[in-house]
Parts: sequence; C-alpha cells; structure tokens
Amino acid sequence: MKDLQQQRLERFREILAKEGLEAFLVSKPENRRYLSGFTGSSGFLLITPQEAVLLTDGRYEQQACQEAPDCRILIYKGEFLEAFRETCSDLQIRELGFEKDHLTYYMFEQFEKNLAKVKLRPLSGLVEGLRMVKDQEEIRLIQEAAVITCAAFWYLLGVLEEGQSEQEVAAILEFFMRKNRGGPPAFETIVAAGERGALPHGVATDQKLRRGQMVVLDLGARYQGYAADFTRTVCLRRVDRRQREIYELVREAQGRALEVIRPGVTASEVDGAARSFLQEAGYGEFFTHALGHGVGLSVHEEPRLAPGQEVVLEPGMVVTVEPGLYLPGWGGVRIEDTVVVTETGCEVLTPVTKDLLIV
Ligand SMILES: [Mn+2]
Repeated sequence: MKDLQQQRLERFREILAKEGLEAFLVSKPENRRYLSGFTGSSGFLLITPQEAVLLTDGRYEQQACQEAPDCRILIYKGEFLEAFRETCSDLQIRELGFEKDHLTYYMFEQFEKNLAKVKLRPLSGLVEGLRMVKDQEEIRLIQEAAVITCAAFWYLLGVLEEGQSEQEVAAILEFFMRKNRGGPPAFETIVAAGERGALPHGVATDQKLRRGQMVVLDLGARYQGYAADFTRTVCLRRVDRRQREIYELVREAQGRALEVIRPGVTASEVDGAARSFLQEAGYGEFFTHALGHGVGLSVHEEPRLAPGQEVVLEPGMVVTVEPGLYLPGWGGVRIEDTVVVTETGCEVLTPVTKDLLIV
C-alpha cells in the first residue's frame, strides 16, 4: 500500500509539471485520501515537486502519522491559515493551484487576504482524472464492497415480506452490510415500492410493501473507503404482464450497454447503446438520467456514462451501468451493476441474476 501511495504522488507530480505548477493544495477529502492515505475528516494536503505536507489539527496527530507515512505531518495549533501562510513562505511558493470546485469562496477570500505574495490558480479535475483509472488495490477494495452488497441483497430476499415498510427493508440491508464488514452505507439506501418506483432516488419511507408491487432496491456497501453501487427491482408475490414487459426492456438495455464496454469506446457510446434501444422501443422519454457513473472513493465520480461524454474507456475504470424506466403514476424499474473495464471488455463485480425475481 505504501508503494502505491508513492506511485500516486509521483503520477500527480507529473501532472503538476505538465501544468507548469509548483504547488497544489488538495482540499477535497477523497482526493486528499487518495494521495496521502489520510482518512481523517479535516485537513489539507500541499503538494510540491519535493514535498507533500499534510496540515491537520491535534485530533488527528496519531492517525495522520500512521496513515500518511509519506507526508510531512504538520499539526497546527491555532489557525490553519497562519500555519499555511508560514508553510507557503518556508517553501517559497509563488503560485498555488487549488481545487476550484471544492474550496469554499470564504477560504478563497482568506487566501487572497493572507497569502498576498502567492498567485492563486483555480483548477478542476486534476486528481479526479487520476482517480478514474483504478489500481489493483482499489479494484480489490471495490470488489469487496460489491461482495458485501450482493450478500445483503441475497439475505434480504429470504426475509422480505408484505407489510414491511420501505424503511424497515432499508434497515435490514444496512444492518447486514455493517455486520459483514461494510462501513457506513456508501449512500442512503433506496427502497421504492409501487408508484414510488417512478422516483429514481426514492429513499425509503414508512410506506408498507404490498402484494403485487415492484420494489426498486438500490444499495451499496463501503469497504475501506471504497463504494459499490447495485440495484435490482423485484416483484412482491406476483407479477403482471406490464411489469414484466417494462422489466425486460430495462434488462435488454442494460445487456446492450454491458456488451459494448471495452477499452477505446467512449462513455457516450456506452450510454447510447442502452438509450437508443429504449428510444426505439418507444420509451426514451422515461429513461431520465445518465446510464452510469464512475465508482471509487466517491459513489459518484468520473467518468460519467452520459450523452456527450467523450471520455475514452480504459482498463481499470470502474463504472455503474444502470438504465431505468420511470413511469409516473405506475412505478419504475432499474437494474444496476458495478463493472470494471478489462483489457477485452468488462467484468461485472455484482454478478447477481437479472431474471425478474418474484419474492
Ligand atoms: Mn448508481
């Protein structure tokens, strides 16, 4: 793991060199963790060609030293800004890149005020670009998260009953994941039954499940910081023709997208494989979101599988493939897998059956 951390730092320094930048301040927690190993909730990572300085407060002294052995740890006692100004002047930093889509406007103002001699350069997506392609260790961790997630789903099938509330179902899933080495859920578990299935992000309510409803179950464990993301839609006790028809459309769309995933294909082509199928079937307007997104330290990250996204897929990228149809007043169906792009195609990390399950 230690070597990996150094490799990531080296690769990031190459990017800085290309940008012609002598210093970069990482403030986004996932990016900080990726480059330093530090998992604490508060801190900044300053990277220069020679140094990686992790500035954090007294609560994290021990943890930072353990988790980020490649960094110089600087525990600030008073104000962060004072410590940061001193560090910048010690390192003779003249220009500082920062994460413009994360640093708050307030902090930016403070930097302008307190770092009079430092030119500030707003940048976007530098670390995120590196994080798109996962290394072996990251893939292993996502795979673990996926295994825990799928196990929770299988467990639920054995205990799911009419009369349980959506919240109760979410609690069963989350309890199982935590009990089986998953951290806190990667996101709020979605349990959306019947008409509520038409809400793509219908988080669980106290509505009780009824016979004949379809239930969208979207869950993800987190394992050592890494997320999985997985959805299946099941029927409670019985299924009607319409439900089966919509389900099979989504299933076919998902299969078509999985088939085209391989290195060299663009994100929008993968999205298009599913989208054009649903459009031709006359249901295009009911597929209301992107086909998928990257998964890693964040549950939603780059690349996005969506129209107009020209990112070219590479081995090691981990993405979700999750077409859905949402019919207001009727309900919805979504089928989602987390997959890793391989040399020749993709490997599904959540290999749970896609037959329509009647529970
Ligand atoms: Mn997802």
